Amino acid sequence: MGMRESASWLAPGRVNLIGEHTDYNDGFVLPLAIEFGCRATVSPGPAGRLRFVSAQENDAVELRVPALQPERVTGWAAYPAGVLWALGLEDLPGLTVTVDSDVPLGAGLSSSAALTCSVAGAANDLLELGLSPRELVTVARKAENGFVGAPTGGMDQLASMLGEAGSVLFCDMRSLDVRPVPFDLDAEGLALLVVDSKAPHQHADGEYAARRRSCERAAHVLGVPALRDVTDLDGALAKLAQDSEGEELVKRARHIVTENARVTDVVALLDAGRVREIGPALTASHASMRDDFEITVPEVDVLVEALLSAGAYGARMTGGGFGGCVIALVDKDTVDAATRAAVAAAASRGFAEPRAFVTSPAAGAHALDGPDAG
Ligand code: GAF
Repeated sequence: MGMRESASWLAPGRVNLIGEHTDYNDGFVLPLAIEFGCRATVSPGPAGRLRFVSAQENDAVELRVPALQPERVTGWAAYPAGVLWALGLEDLPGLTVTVDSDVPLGAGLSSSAALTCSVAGAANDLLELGLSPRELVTVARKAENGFVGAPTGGMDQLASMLGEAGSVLFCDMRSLDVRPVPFDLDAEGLALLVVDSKAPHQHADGEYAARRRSCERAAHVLGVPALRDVTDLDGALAKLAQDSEGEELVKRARHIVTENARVTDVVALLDAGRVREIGPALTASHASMRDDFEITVPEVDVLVEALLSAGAYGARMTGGGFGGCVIALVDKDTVDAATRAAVAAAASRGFAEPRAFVTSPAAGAHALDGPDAG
């Protein structure tokens, strides 16, 4: 194994345009990398020791290489530690990992994928492992699933690693095929407004795992490998209704099957250059998350209503749910009015003051220490 003096990578967070909770159902997603990201530097450290330092945390975390075991490390350092574990090296040298992220935490913008992907890229370069970007996606996902213990799908790592400036990434989460779909809102006089509800995430981990279990059970009852494979929705829902958990399974499955269809509808509209027309699908996605998948909270529902009332073409919560951000497709010249409407609506309900920003597809993860480092 070769070793350089240090290696640095930048990996972005993501916004998901549409396709929520479909990733672990072998379905479709349409995320974009955003301009907020995590910078990671990995360098050689004292033999047998791993040291994790974050610009956002007061204390460094240190451990010995043999202690690099799933669930032995907790808190933020579990993510970078998980990446080193997921590399599966028998002779891991002592390393220091330093990270600095501006991805808002707990906002559903994948600060964790930005962290794992940046560390994976930097470690791959430092140790000269020669892993491809797709292999780094697998490493980052394994860190989260196998080390941190978060049963997430693979969308966030794909978006962070393979995102492209100017495009959303149409991902088939079964084959892991990805296709960039041009998404130049500026040219259309449009903007993608992101509004962080600042709602505290409550029970998000347990609820995420519960949704995943329901989907698996629904697929089992239907005798299909995954809900992606449902072709006759009405027939499937009638069958699920007979189950002892019928009411819940019907709702969960209906969200997944209709959400997959919405993703492919949105891709077809974008391919045809009919960008404004994706609005209703975004709003329908929100209604489905609210009523069928039951992952929204009043703080985000209020924002969606306010943004639609302010003239947005469509609006929806983005990410895993139970708080986090709402996105809205708006005319560029209405961004300020839409933001004011969202802030006023939150205030009228006594909710935290939301924070809004406009985003557009940014580049995916990349090295910072090459000749073109920026
Ligand atoms: C979280 C998960 F990490 C993703 O895998 C995905 O399931 C998403 O929630 C919901 O679409 O971000």
